[in-house]
Amino acid sequence: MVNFLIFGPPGSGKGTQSVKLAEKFNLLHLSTGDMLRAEIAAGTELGKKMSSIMSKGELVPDEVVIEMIAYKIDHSKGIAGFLFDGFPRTVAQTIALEKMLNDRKMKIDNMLVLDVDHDELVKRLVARAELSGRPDDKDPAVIENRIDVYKSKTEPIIAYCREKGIYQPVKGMGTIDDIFERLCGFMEKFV
Ligand code: B4P
Repeated sequence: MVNFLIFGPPGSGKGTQSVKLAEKFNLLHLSTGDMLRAEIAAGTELGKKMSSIMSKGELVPDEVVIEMIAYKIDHSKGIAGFLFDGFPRTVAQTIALEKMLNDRKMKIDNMLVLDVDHDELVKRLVARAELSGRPDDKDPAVIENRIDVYKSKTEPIIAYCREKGIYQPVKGMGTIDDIFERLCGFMEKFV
């Protein structure tokens, strides 16, 4: 099994690229954002509780997403590995993921970090709001808060992973296909 993190600020293209990468490398794409939105769409108790947190652009509690990911890891078969998208988002989530994988004789093999200019992030999310109707894309103040939350709570993971030798910066500007080719170039070294 080979396991990757795809990492970057909101709007950096994590979800977009993950779908293509998972298909190419036979990885299971695990997006905590998608899992949480599915809970909201299904009207579950958890979804109702998480919805107001997400619409403000804040992070949901660590234990909620850790539990979701642990369940998926233990109920997946026939894949070459996992592609974690939007998880981990805090150092505590990173430590929990490492433990989950280590306990199952796996590890994080590499972390691919998409680097995108601030103005481009905002432009992409505003454009997506038109199509997705996502409440967290609609309000520019919420978009700015998501970027601030990324800088304060999520970005410290980079230093943590770099220490462990699992950090690969990737230019995230340009066309979706160009960025995909760049990511494939780095992932092919591991699969
Ligand atoms: P996510 O679903 O992870 O949302 P995101 O950061 O906006 O990224 P996403 O992957 O969807 O978008 P992408 O950049 O691909 O999280 C949503 C919320 O859920 C969080 O704010 C938080 O509240 C909660 N949450 C999720 N995981 C959590 C966790 N682990 N812990 C705590 N809370 C958690 O794409 C953006 C747009 O750009 C798209 O429209 C795309 O088409 C476009 N785009 C992509 N690449 C492009 C390119 N190269 N050129 C032009 N447009 C491009």
